Amino acid sequence: MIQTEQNARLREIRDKVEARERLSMDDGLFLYDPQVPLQEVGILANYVREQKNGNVGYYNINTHLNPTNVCVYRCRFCAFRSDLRDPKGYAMSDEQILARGQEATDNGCTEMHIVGGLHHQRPYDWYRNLISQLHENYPQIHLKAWTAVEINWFEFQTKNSVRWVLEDMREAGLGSMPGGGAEIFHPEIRDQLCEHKANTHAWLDIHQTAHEIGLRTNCTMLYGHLEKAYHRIDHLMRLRELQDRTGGFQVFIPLAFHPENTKLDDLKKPSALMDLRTMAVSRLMLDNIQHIKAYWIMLGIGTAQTALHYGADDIDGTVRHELIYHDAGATTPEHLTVDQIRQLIAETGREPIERDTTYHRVHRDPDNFAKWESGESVDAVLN
Ligand code: V47
Repeated sequence: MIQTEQNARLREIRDKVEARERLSMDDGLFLYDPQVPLQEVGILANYVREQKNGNVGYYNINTHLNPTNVCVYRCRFCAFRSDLRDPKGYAMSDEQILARGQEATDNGCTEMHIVGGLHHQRPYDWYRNLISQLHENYPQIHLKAWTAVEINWFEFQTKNSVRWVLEDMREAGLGSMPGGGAEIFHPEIRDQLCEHKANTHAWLDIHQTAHEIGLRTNCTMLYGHLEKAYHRIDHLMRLRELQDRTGGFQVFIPLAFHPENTKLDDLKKPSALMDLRTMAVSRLMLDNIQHIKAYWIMLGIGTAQTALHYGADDIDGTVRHELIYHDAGATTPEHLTVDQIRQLIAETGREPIERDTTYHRVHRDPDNFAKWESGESVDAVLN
């Protein structure tokens, strides 16, 4: 594309962004063109980010729980899964699970992020009891649990509807759902990555049903493997379309593929430039999703910090016991202290603010860090 043509097109997109007009598939593809300077895309995304979320960088204090890695599926991008008889295979006991709840409470965590494999020898009640035990013993901790892929498996196990499963899990203590399992919706790619697991229709339908019954959910996109820009924009537009109907997504998290120990280990991990462009294009395309998360575990700390100026307003949490990315070769630390996460946000010129899972401000007792309560919605201020 010649320079004048490129400048005219960028101006056109800038005008649309400033007028809060929605970007099209063609706009998205243009912004993904490597010839379009990344910093120009970043400036536009940063404008939207500051309009929506001011100068704040959100984080939370959280922990992960992956109760089993035994999984009936063999997704080509996954380094975490295991066969039952593989020495690596595990399923946690009730005592181990409850010990994690205690540890989370002692550390002042507001959230447990719970996802795992689909273990063919564990009935639905094992998954349900895990939620109810944690909730009964540690009621203040928000349980952000089960991707749509797990909910789809529970539907299969119980022969009940999606709505039944979600309501039953909510009764047990489920607070919201994480955004995993979305991968890439376009069947040209999804069928090559994970042909057997919940398809695009099922993933979207489960999130729609969750929103209809009042559960908030997150959404993701796994990029940097077999897909092209077209598949990424298609994915973002499908999320945007569902959000128009329900408004139930709180945050979008672009997830960079880590190839180590996967069936796609001949691929190279996406570059920081690709990470930042994806962050920025996501912010620009997803005009109806309030927050964009730069998941530091997956991006690395430097890129996550830079992403706070390329569309992201959230950096995820202090995290403990993360396995999915570390099994796939992530070299980031396994945990950040509260001081470290606040410092890395502050270094970018953003104001670090602690939020809970559903984006309310967290107020802590100054004399006892582990004592806290949720306050006002962080979104009420700017919108
Ligand atoms: O669904 C699996 C991805 C997801 C690999 O909702 C991989 O707040 C890269 O969804 N390389 C799980 N990605 C993680 C996830 C998530 C993370 C942080 C916050 C939230 C949230 C959700 O991780 C999977 C898959 O898309 N994944 N293996 C891999 N080798």
